Amino acid sequence: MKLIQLCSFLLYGLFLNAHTTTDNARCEEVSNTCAVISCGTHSHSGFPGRDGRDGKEGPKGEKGDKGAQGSRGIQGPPGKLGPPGVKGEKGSVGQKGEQGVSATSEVDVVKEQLNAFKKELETFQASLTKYKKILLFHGGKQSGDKVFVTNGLEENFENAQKTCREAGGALATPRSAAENIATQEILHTKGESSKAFLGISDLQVEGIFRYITGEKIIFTNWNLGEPNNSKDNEDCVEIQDNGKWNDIPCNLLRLVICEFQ
Ligand code: FUC
Ligand code: CA
Repeated sequence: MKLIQLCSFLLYGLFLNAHTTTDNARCEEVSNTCAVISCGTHSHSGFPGRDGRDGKEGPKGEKGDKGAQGSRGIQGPPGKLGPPGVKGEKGSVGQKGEQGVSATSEVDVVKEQLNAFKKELETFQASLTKYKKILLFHGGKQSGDKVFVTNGLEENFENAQKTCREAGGALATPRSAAENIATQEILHTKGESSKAFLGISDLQVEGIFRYITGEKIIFTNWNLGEPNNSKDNEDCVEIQDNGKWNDIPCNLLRLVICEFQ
């Protein structure tokens, strides 16, 4: 029998025996607590009646304590994509990449520079050709890459040498028959008896003629019997209108012919 049914039964018993029982207080206690005890005493009542009908269902009991945690269920399906995470810390610097291709390649730049340089060179060459023409028009003579020219003045050896050096050239020093002829041709423009100093002397070592640069002579065109060091005072060299050479005193005045190369 359920507890609620038992209580109902006991209350029913109390109602029937209230006037004969001497233990009412106890029965009141029972009605208050519905404890499982019997009311009254057997000495004042008959045989217990039959069980009454089941009472009505009582009110819903209080919510029980939370049960123990159940076992882990099976894994559910993947959830939806979460919101973006917090920005991470800045990473370390990566390796240097390969050099990219510039919009205008270096080759193109160099080509442009080369073309500009070519134009400048053409302009320069045209200018050079023009001044060479002017020089030759004024009596200059060309042999190979060397040009001989005179200022028309007569000076002693030392001053003639200085004049040519200061002009950016050197005293005429023919190193071949062709150059000797070119020098001779300049003399012809100044008259048949014209003579000029050459860049040759034996001032360093008597009897040994050398170029004024100190180099050994590789070409000579001495007149017959020269160099004779006449009067023991001829350390410089002149070229005569026939192209021949003669040693003479260095203090004599001769035409200044310079060479430029
Ligand atoms: C010859 C030359 C001398 C000088 C004299 C007049 O003796 O060798 O250098 O020119 O002639
Ligand atoms: Ca002589």
